[in-house]
Amino acid sequence: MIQLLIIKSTIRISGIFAANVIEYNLTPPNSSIFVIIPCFNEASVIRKTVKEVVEKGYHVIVVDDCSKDNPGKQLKGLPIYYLQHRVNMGQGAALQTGIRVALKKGAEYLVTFDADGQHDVNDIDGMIHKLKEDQFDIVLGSRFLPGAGGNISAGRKLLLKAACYLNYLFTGILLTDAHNGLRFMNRHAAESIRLKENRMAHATEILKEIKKHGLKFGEFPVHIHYTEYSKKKGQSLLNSVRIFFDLVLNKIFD
Ligand SMILES: Nc1nc2c(ncn2[C@@H]2O[C@H](COP(=O)(O)OP(=O)(O)OP(=O)(O)O)[C@@H](O)[C@H]2O)c(=O)[nH]1
Ligand SMILES: [Mg+2]
Repeated sequence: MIQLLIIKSTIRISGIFAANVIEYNLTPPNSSIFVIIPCFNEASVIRKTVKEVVEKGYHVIVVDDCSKDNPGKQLKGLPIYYLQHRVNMGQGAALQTGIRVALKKGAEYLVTFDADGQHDVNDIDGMIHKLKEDQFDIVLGSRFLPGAGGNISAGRKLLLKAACYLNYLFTGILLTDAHNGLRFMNRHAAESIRLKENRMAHATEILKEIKKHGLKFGEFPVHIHYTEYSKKKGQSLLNSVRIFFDLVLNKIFD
């Protein structure tokens, strides 16, 4: 495959920063589904993650959140959109950037998908089915519904359960899982959801937006693979406390 590197355009988000939009060798797949993959310092795993999604025939938008390890180098030759934040903004901001570009490119369905290799691309099929069958606007992945799989530790399970109740306090929506990066939504949901929480508190903010816009939502059991790599790199207890304070501050100044 001959690699084409085109700096297509520069987009402005909230007037504060810009992201470069680079298209690598883009032969658009025949799909209305765009998978948005936020990425921060995941160079060692990013190619494998992205390749698996590309092979399923979906459009892929990687949002490099100003990584220091040059993931773009690993992605050369893959038919994807590669966006670069010029400063590190956090996962929430990376998702908002990806959603904006996917909508501009005509996406009918949008998926959020972590870069660290924890998700199973085959779960997307089930989520499409669930969304269409139940006429949902958004389907949220859950590690705790019957049929879900993975090797989640008891400590993390406890933390996530506590986060579910905290989400309920902030949003009035009680889910079986919190902070699951795998979500499937239709265009209407993507156009409605506006993320102001740049960092990890965006997961709770999505629920607030679901409620605010009266979006029809459901959960779907998904598989999460915690590797040694992703456990080392993932969210710590300290970060959970940070997320909590982000939410409280947002509530006060909303
Ligand atoms: N930590 C972090 N991740 C980011 C950032 N920007 C984008 N990401 C991406 O967001 C995704 C989720 O990040 P993780 O730190 O694994 O968070 P998580 O999956 O909710 O937490 P774990 O269950 O502990 O893995 C990954 O694909 C990251 O590469 C950022 O500024 N910080
Ligand atoms: Mg992770």
